[in-house]
This record gives sequence, structure tokens and C-alpha cells, in this order.
Amino acid sequence: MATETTGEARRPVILSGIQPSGRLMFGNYLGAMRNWVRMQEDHDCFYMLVDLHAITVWQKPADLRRNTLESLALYLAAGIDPERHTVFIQSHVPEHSELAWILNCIAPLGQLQRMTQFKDKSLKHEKNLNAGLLNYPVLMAADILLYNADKVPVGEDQKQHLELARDLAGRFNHLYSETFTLPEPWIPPRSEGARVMSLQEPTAKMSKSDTDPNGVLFLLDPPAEIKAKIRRAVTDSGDSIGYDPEGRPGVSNLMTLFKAVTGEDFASLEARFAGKGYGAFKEELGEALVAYLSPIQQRTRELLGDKAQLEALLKQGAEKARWRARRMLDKVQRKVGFLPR
Ligand code: ATP
Ligand code: LTN
Repeated sequence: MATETTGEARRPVILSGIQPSGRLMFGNYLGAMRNWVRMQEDHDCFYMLVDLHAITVWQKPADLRRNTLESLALYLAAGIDPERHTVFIQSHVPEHSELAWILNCIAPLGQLQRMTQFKDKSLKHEKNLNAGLLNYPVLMAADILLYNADKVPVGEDQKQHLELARDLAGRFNHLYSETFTLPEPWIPPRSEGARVMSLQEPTAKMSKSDTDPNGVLFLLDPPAEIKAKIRRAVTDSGDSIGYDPEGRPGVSNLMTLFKAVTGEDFASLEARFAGKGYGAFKEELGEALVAYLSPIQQRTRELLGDKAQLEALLKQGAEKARWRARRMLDKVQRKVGFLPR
């Protein structure tokens, strides 16, 4: 693990980000945000909104602006502390794009073309098959390596991108000299939300940009909507409650949500709802989700009421991040052979 020369013991660095490509949903929360909050105790954390990544898919400018600010408010409402840690918008720190360019020049094209997300998104966005979609994971590697992050808390879908970040770090260290820390992914267990599934199509992951909003539980959905979405959620044939993600993905997904918001384990849920059918289970789950999300929603609304304060926080976050990022980028540029400015 790299050490800083400040004299203080270095706390491990955590870094992660979410795309403001839509409104944040429960998969983002369980796969990422909730763990970010927990990791703040004993780590030095960098949490971003990755707007440069978001525009690899067409974003209406007004939506991008709204989603970025709303997501920032949700980060804070969920418990992220911008005073003790660093919260910022990716495009406010131009060093990310600068390092991404250098890493692009050592990234094997074949490996980028084999990325699952690239293949999926190219099929989905055939009419906007841009180079950003291919280079997406290189920019993500730049995000991580700029801060020498030790651990990157993400959902399961990001595992392959983390492997690329490690490969690029290793390749740069080998070509030039020891520079970057090799980052480790930190992925929660499946039963705790590493891969929350769509409520309408439980074999596909829940995704904030899904074209069917019924499949997605948005963090800011009004209570009546949350309950209705859970009532309409696709379950499996049969009517018993049992955890089996392969065989019964629908009910297992709902059980994961239940456990996440109440802490009740699967055995207890199975016993308590035995013989009661899906109806009673879904009603209780809807109530539990509303109870869990209401305080977060309330706090988000309050924060969004003071835009000037959010903007001031962002300014402060960008300054903290830039200071760290600049030092690393200077070192990298020197090693590559660029003349100092
Ligand atoms: P998009 O739909 O625009 O591709 P997304 O909703 O899939 O976005 P991202 O912004 O790509 O979300 O991901 C942000 C974080 O949320 C990542 O750590 C990712 O692994 C996690 N995440 C996304 N979807 C899920 C999910 N269904 N279950 C668990 N974690 C998820
Ligand atoms: N690709 C990530 C978002 C992301 C990210 C990062 C996550 C961009 N840069 C750096 C962790 C660390 C996603 O979740 N889709």
C-alpha cells in the first residue's frame, strides 16, 4: 500500500462514483451508496458523480443538470459526510480526462472491445455508437488511479472494469516505474444487494435508465408509487417465500430488499410468511421500504431547497479533489516524458 509523506498514518483510500444518467434507484443504494456511508469511519473517501461517464449515452442537458444536483442531495441525505471526506463532480476535476488520455494510449483495444458493458450498451444504443462507450472503462481507471484508491465499493456489474483498472495500473508501473496502487473491488454479497434485479424482469439487473419505470424502485418515488411497484412486482409460480436466486429470482429479489431495510433474515421471513402467500409479504415489504426511505426523501428535499449551499459544497469538494489529483498527474506526466510547464 502506498504511503503519504504527511507524517500521519495513512488511512486506506476508498473511491467510487455513480452516473447521473437518471434518477438514483435502490440498486445504486444497496450496491454502492449504503456501503460508502459505512466505510467512512475508517477510510479516506472520495465519492463522485461521474457526469463524463453519463454522456457516453445521450443525456438531455436539463435532465443531466437536474439529475446531478438531485443525486448529490441524495448522497448527503443518505449519510455521506462532505466535511470529513471528498464529494465532487467528475467534470469539475479536469485531471480525470487528462489521465484517461494517457491510459488510453496503453489500453489494449481488444480488451476494451470484450467488455460486457460495452457489448451490452453498443447493442442498446446502436444509433449512438460513440468512442466514449468504448473508452468508458479507461476513464473509470483514471478516476481510481488518480487518488491511489485501495478499495472501490461497487455492485457486481463493475467487477470487469476493476480488473481493467488493475491491468492498466500494472502495465503503467511496468512500462515506466512503480506509480499506481492496484485497486481492489469491494462488492457486497448477493444476499445484501450486489445485484438488485428489475421488479418486472427479475433475470435482468435493475437499472436507473430502464425504459420501463415499473421495474425500477427510484429512491425518490412517492410512498404510494413504491407500494404499487412492489404489489405489481413479478414473482414466480408458487406462493411460498423462499430464497433461491437462481430458481426463483423474483421472490429472492424481494426478500433481499426486505432484509436490506428491516434486517430480518431469510429464515425468519420464510417462517413468518409460510402459508400466507405473496400478497401479505408484498404489503409488508412496501410499508418497510416507505418507512426506510421517507427520512432520506425528506432530507433530500430540504437539501434541494438550498441550491447555493449545495453549489458551495461542490466547489469545496472540487478543490480538495484537484489538489490530490494534480499531484498525481504531475508525477505521471513527468514519467511519461512530458516537459514540465
Ligand atoms: P445506467 O442505467 O445509466 O447504466 P445504473 O443504474 O446501472 O446506470 P451506474 O451509475 O452504472 O448505475 O452504477 C452506479 C453504482 O450502482 C455502481 O457501483 C453499480 O455497480 C451499482 N449498481 C447499479 N445497478 C445495480 C444493481 N441493480 N444492483 C446493485 N448495484 C447496482
Ligand atoms: N462505471 C461505474 C461508475 C464509475 C465508477 C468510477 C465506479 C465511474 N468511475 C470509479 C467506481 C470508481 C458504474 O457504476 N457504472
